[in-house]
Amino acid sequence: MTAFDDIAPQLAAQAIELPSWAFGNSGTRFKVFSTPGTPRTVEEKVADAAVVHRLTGLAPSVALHIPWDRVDDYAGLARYAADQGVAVGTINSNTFQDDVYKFGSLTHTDPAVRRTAIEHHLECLEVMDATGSRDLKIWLADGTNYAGQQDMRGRQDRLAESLAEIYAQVGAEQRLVLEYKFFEPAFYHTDVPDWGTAYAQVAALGERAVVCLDTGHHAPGTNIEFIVMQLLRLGKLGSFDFNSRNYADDDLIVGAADPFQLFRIMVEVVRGGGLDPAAGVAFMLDQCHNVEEKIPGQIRSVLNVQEMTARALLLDRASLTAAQEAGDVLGAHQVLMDAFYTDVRPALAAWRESRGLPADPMAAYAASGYQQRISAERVGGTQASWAS
Ligand code: AOS
Ligand code: ZN
Ligand code: ZN
Repeated sequence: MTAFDDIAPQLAAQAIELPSWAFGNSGTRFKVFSTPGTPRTVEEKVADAAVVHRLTGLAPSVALHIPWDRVDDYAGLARYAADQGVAVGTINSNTFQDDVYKFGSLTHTDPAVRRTAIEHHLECLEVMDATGSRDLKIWLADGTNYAGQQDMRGRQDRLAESLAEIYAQVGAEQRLVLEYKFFEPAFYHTDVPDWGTAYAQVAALGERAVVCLDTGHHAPGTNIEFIVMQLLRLGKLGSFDFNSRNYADDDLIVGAADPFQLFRIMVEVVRGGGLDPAAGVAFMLDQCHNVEEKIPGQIRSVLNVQEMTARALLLDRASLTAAQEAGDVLGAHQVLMDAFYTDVRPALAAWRESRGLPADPMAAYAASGYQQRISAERVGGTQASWAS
């Protein structure tokens, strides 16, 4: 048996959730470039996500965003997804694009606004009941721009109360997942800026409340793998929003800006048991494809995660532990780097073929004619928000 055969079962179980908004047009505040073939409906986004899964075997579910993906019949949408070979995954709430939320949502001083925001989350839970989704993911744009603008303590208290009201309606098989982000759109303070705040809030709620770690939501230089380790250790790592950042919340293809960081994160995931389905960690992408083609962008992304997972799984743990315990600084580092520098691509290509998948999913997509077909068929694609 090769080392690769040893890790194949874990790779076969890997599932990465795609965000519906990655298939829509997105952009910056300067310009939104449209892409031929952009989906016009939620169903077309799901169909595109299913193509990624068919070519990679890696992406069996797609996350929706309410209201961007609002439909009349969610159970029907779930059936449509199943027909395409994927499932509806996480439901993302949205309390950041309506005028009423100018000064906050779940933290707002006005009870009427808080009520509107809470009701929106209850609507999301109803969607989840209809689609069979497990996770309600909450990212809040709440915060302030100027010192003194608001009472930060009061906002934190109101957040706790609002979340408790939502959590009370979360079903026995469902989870509330709270995402943190250190700034943007608020630039002085954000109400859930870091993992510590997210942890404190979800810990107060209960067992089925967990944290979402978006890799783009940290200050430059942050040791993200440390946070991964800590949240796994505490049993509170609910999900990842994977993407790459160079400057702020850039939402670029995961593993593109800093492949080594993605490797280090996956090493801690493996170390902490996060790949075990029982750990319940949802591996999602939260990306926008502003200038590159969207479906190949998603294919590239899931392959990047798979490659770094394979390298992390190949890490020689016994040698690493021996070097660590012997105080062998450079020896331990070398063991880690040996795994990082292992080129797993040929082994993965052969393994894919052995499972009836294309050896090169990027090339298979290019040759499939799907892009030409949707470009011809779909005119006037929808614009996803870039608030991701
Ligand atoms: C915002 O920056 C976040 O990354 C969120 O995950 C957001 O809810 C999602 O991208 C949809 O907008
Ligand atoms: Zn995110
Ligand atoms: Zn983001």
